[in-house]
Amino acid sequence: METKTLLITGFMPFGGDAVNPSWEAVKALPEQIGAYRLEKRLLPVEYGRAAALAIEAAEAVRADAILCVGLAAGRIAVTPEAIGINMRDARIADNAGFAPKGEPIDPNGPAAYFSTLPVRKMTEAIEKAGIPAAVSYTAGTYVCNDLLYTLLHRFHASETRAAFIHVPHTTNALPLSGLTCALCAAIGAI
Ligand code: PCA
Repeated sequence: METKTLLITGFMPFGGDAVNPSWEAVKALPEQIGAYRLEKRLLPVEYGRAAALAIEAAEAVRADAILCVGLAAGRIAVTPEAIGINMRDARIADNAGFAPKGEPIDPNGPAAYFSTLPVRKMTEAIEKAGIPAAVSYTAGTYVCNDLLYTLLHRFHASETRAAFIHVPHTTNALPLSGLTCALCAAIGAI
């Protein structure tokens, strides 16, 4: 089997939290899942810079696919994101103190891109692993959406596919091992 490279990212803590389960879950993944060798990167919660670092890493490792993971605090399921939109609207400042209000990410870019990894299939695989999952049609307007849109914009004419998964905070019912298991299942469906 030909080995492929998956760039997988998680985020630093933000909004006063001590940890971000997205990076904890990514960190706990094995180095290889199916045909994919994993390249893990931790990203800062900063508009623009998170995406720039992810693009740099994707190019450096010649990623065949990019899967970014972030925290969606209010959600109760693992939610692969179907769409990235050309919008920055911050409820709280990012970790560099930047809080754009209703600005485009790229004034010359299209309104939105669909994720290029199979989000429906990934969602079904997570559910099959026994973890609550749903396709999400909004990644919000904060740094996670900024990252997803910018990656899809950069790689839309290339072979490099990308998607984003929002994970909830860990609970007794859905501990960190469950989030890691959900990511494994999603990667198995790519
Ligand atoms: N979640 C935020 C940014 C970093 C993270 O983990 C978001 O949903 O935009």
